[in-house]
Order: sequence, then C-alpha cells, then structure tokens
Amino acid sequence: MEKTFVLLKPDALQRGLVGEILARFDRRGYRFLALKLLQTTEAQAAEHYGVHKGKFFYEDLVKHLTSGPVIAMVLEGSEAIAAVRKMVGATRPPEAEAGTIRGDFGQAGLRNLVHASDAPETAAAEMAIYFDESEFVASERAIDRWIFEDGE
Ligand code: FUP
Repeated sequence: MEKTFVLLKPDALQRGLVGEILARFDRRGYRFLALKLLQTTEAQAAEHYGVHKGKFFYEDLVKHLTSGPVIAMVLEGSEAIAAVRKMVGATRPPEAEAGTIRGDFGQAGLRNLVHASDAPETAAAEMAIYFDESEFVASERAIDRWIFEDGE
C-alpha cells in the first residue's frame, strides 16, 4: 500500500469539478486517508513549488495556486503514486490523453486542475506541507479484500 498526495487546484473548485474528480478516485478504490478544504498560503505554495522557483511560469503558478480555495488529500492504494499520476494526465492539458482528468476537463497550461505527487520523497514532503499526521484517519473497509491483494 502506498500513500500519495493530491491537490485539487482553485480552477477545479471554481468550475464545479470537485465531485467528478473525487468520484474517479473513489470509484477506483483508493482510500481517503485525509481530505480538507483550505486556502493555500504564499508560504505553502512556495514550498510546494520550490523546485520551479526562477522558472518563467513560477510567479503565475503561485498566483494560481493561492487564487482561491483548494482541496488537499492523501490517498492510499496499490502503487498509488504512479497510478494516480496516470489518472491525472500530462502536465499540459492539450497534451493530456482523453480519459485522464486533465485530458477530459482541461485546456490550458496552468489551468490543469489537479496536482499529484510524482515520487515517494515528494509525496512525503507535500503531505507535510498540507497536513499534520494527526489529521490522518486510517481505516479498513469491508470491500478492501476485493480491491487489494492479500498482504497489501
Ligand atoms: P505536474 O507534476 O504534472 O503538476 O507538473 P510540474 O510539477 O512539472 O509543474 C507544476 C505546475 O507548473 C504545472 F501544474 C503547471 C506549471 N508548469 C507550466 O506552466 N509550464 C511548464 O513548462 C511546467 C510546469
């Protein structure tokens, strides 16, 4: 079982796509370990996207991320980091495959609706930016044995 961090960006909330996007993760069987609505601070945005500091799109990226409420979550599942990234699709919506979140709902570069961690290290770092571990609610579901293999 692997944890990954996902953030629904302000454009997803403004466009009324929260239910649609959450339903995709829910239907695929991911467990929600944590989930909350918040207004991202400049400091959180800078920490989250520190790797892009100095790039031409950095200022616009921080401006977008802090432009309205977001929904942060931690999902749990089999090889969740890579699998959720595939569901999210390519960074630039015009290049994202149909069937992915960005490919189905996005059109332009920065308005790509959702962020998902790309590696175990970034997943751990991003969870720590938005959550305290005391906020995690671990749970087992009766249906887990039909979704996960024994021993996961
Ligand atoms: P992703 O992991 O797919 O969200 O992509 P990155 O972490 O590389 O990029 C973070 C955000 O920066 C993207 F959501 C959009 C923005 N970005 C650009 O606008 N142009 C680029 O060339 C790369 C990223």
